[in-house]
Amino acid sequence: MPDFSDTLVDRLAGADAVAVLTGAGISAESGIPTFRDPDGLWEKFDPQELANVEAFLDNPELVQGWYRHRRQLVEEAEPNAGHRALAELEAHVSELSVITQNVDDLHNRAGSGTVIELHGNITRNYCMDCDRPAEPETVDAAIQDGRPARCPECDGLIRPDVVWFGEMLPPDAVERADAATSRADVFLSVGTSAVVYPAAQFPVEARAGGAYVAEINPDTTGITDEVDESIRAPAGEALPALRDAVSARTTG
Ligand code: BJW
Ligand code: ZN
Repeated sequence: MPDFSDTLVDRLAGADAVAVLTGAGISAESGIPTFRDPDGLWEKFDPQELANVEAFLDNPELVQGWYRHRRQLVEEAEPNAGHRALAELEAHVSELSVITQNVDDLHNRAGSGTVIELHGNITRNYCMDCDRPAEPETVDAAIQDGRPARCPECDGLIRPDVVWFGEMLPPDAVERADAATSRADVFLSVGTSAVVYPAAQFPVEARAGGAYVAEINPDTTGITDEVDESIRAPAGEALPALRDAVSARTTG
């Protein structure tokens, strides 16, 4: 049984608004590798080599192929008990916003009502030159033929709809995440190393605004010293237990 405080359960049960920042760790139990853990995605590929626009322009086929591989992994994956528990927690609090760094679509597929995607969504692609959306099949066919995927309309390179280092986050997502953070009475940071900005600033800002902040992560993170409570357990165990505890408090 994961260890969390009565204070956290009380604060969640009484909250007007809850915000949850999620990272790759919440999808680890769906079989999707994290970025920075041993065996994470970047153990095999250098992040600076693949997740920035210069690298993409240097070797579009390599980067398109890596994202295609990851898109297929994500499409075959299923939301896990952690994603589902977060979606179910909505029934027990007035407002719950999921602010995710993940590009894997699993919160949407688990049924969460408000999902703010800070770093895009790997299931979508678009043309770098004309911005038109591109079908995944266009990418698949090109990679199979051993050539970079290009836009059928203007011949521009097709890229995944994700946010690379040095790129701006979608302004509407940042605005919504800011608003959800300022409203939150309780803020959970789940399955993120909390080292990538601006995402890592949201829990810290929430606490500065008076929210009770808890992290759920088997390991320490970049914000461990700045949270009220650390739950050292996998998300797939801690979130269902937390949902059950809040449900018991609110229904009976
Ligand atoms: C479990 C678990 C289980 C395992 N249960 N937990 C301020 C200060 C310093 C630098 C900057 C700054 N502001 C901006 C920057 C630069 C940069 C940045 O943050 N750099 C830092 C690395 C220092 N940020 C940016 O460039 C951002 N853009 C920006 O700020 O624009 C304005 C600007 C423009 C130009 C100049 C300056 C500013 C963009 C960031 C984009 C990040 N993109 C990526 C790739 C997305 C596409 C893709 O998927 O390929 O997003 S990087 C990668 O890291 C990915 C993730 O979303 C992100 C966060 O990683 P996450 O989710 O935390 O994963 P991990 O692997 O790190 O951690 C997993 C955790 O799970 C671990 O803690 C485990 O313990 C845990 N875990 N099993 C629970 N079962
Ligand atoms: Zn185009």
